[in-house]
Amino acid sequence: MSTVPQWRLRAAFATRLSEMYGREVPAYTTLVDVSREVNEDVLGERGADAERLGSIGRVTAERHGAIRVGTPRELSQVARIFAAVGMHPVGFYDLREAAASAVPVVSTAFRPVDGEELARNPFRVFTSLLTPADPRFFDPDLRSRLETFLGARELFPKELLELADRAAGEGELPDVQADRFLELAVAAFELSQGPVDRAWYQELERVSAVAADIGGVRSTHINHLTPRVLDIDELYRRMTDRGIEMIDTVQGPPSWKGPDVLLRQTSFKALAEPRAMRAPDGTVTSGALRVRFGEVEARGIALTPKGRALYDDLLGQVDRQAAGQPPRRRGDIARSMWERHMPADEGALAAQGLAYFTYEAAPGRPHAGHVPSEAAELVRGGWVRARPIVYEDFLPRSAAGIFQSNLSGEGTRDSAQQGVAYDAAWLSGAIGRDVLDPYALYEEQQSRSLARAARELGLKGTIAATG
Ligand code: OOG
Ligand code: NI
Repeated sequence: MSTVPQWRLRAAFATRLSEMYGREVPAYTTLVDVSREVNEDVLGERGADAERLGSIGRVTAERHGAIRVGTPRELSQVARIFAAVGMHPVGFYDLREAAASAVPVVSTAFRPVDGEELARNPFRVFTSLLTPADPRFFDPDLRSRLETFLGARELFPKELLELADRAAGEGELPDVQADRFLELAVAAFELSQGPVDRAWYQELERVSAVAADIGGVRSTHINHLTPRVLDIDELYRRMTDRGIEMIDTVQGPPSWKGPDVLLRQTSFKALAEPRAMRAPDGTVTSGALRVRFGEVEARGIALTPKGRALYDDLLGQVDRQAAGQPPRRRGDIARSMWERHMPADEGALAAQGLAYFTYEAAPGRPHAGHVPSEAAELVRGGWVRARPIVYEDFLPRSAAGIFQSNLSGEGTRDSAQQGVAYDAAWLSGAIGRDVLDPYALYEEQQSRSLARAARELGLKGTIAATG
């Protein structure tokens, strides 16, 4: 009897979800096809350089999904399913604050954390938890009915959770159980055909379309699945040429000639999907809901806290300059801002301590002379080689932008009320496992590589990264 290790379960889970979502949302398949074409073209033009932030094999298979759940209990069950395939909660995102319209959720991303695991298959799922206790969105009566509704539903069958715990505990599953696990896990994220209680859904929708999508139905579903592309501007053009209506902009850093950092994302608008609706008198009719969309992303280099502060600051300046201008202008404003303030090459990003890299002894390194002890100087002198660490996480503002650009209404928010404060520690408690700090993970990867490089060079001390 053979067994399936966690990373293979993860890869198969991503593939099967992708097949399922492609059947449900055919425009997603178009997005995947166009992404593949763009990636092949970029690889043809730029050669090995195109693979600097990930092998073409990894990039082609790479997806992130997004799901939304209603209660800490549901979130902790999701965490068990993801743990089975080697995905752990990383990062805390408060979209209540990042969005202008009503997005009453806090989120984390489940993903592999180890470099080797990421290289094998980097599947990640952005996972949002509804916040019914936040009085800015829900009054006490609605909160209580919402919590009762959520408390009465079961998103995941017991058999699935038991198989998940076994996979997490043993690090693998026998073939037959692996197949069953995957079947149940994928089914749990399919769009339900069951009728939606129209009055309840609409009541929540008046508060927030996201609240209705989460708490207005008895099951959960994949909200979108996002392929990774090597040239997102080219993808945007090709999708538009095919007549697919994209949102106004690409979220995140602008397109420019310097290094790609963090994450750039864009999407096509949510499509109307047929859903059965139950009227208050019990009759079921066919209706339509517009909640699921297609998104695509390009990933860049992970920034240090200092680099991220620069990024956030520049974005704020772009906002101020772009206010009152047509949306098209924003890209140019951002580009000139970047040209003035962002280092124009990887070497400068590293030397200023703005981004994370891994370091290794260079093959043709000099043999004589004084060997410096600082990473940037070692690179400059040809002793070590630096490779950028790719950003594996998300951006709250872009996430809010993606949520928002696809909501039909603004929803409502009572800003006179005091919001409930949540943070990573609270979310860890809700999930029942630690929400990891993304910076700590990048930092650790970088310092491990520096220690290895120091050994390779025969240095007595350590190599200092620039901070
Ligand atoms: C999640 C939106 C965030 C991203 O890529 O930033 C997201 C959602 O719509 O549930 O997926
Ligand atoms: Ni997304």
